[in-house]
Amino acid sequence: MVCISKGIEIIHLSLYLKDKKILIIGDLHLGLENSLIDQGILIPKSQFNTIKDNIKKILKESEVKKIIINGDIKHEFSRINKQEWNDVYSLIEFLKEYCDVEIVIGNHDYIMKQMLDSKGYKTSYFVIVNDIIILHGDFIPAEATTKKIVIIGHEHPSVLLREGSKNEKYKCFIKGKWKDKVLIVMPSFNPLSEGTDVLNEKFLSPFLQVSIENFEVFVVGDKIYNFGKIKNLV
Ligand SMILES: [Mn+2]
Repeated sequence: MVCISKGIEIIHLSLYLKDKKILIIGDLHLGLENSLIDQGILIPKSQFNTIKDNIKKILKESEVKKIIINGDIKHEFSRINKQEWNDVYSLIEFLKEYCDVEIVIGNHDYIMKQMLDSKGYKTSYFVIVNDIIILHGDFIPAEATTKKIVIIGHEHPSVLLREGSKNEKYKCFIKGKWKDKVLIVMPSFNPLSEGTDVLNEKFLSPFLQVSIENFEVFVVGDKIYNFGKIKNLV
């Protein structure tokens, strides 16, 4: 467990708000494997169980009262297939056996919001916990400027590391400044999503249209590694 900001810990690919016992996981992109299979990429259909097992491990390690899914619970933008809805539904029902669940709507979720609401699930475009605002990051609501800490997903940050002749992408958290706030960007919780290399690729989020050279990188490997500032990695 590594502290990324006061009272906020990194556990595996999630964030834990210690005081309130809230766990935040981002960018599940359920259905991603189906979309890869549709594209002809051969992968085993194990994504759902892997995600569930990884969450179970975290829930065993820490006391969690509420889980916030920070956007993009599903992958496909334009349609909802049955498999995807089954996965979303059974994941939420699984989580609800352990704790409260709140779903932040990401840009991939707009068409599913109504279905989630009709099941009685709690959905919103941002969640505020004391001086923290948790949101997906595809747009900036006015409320984001009123809190000290902003936690977003959406970008799936990762970093490409070279070890000898081998290149490997590792998911990471990045932390820096947006206006006078602390901005934390979470990685995707989906094992199949490799992510955007923070050293070489352009970001989409309006929160990240700034220089990120002074952002700190926390790499998720067998444990969490603080790699220091991005400018020192290039
Ligand atoms: Mn997104």
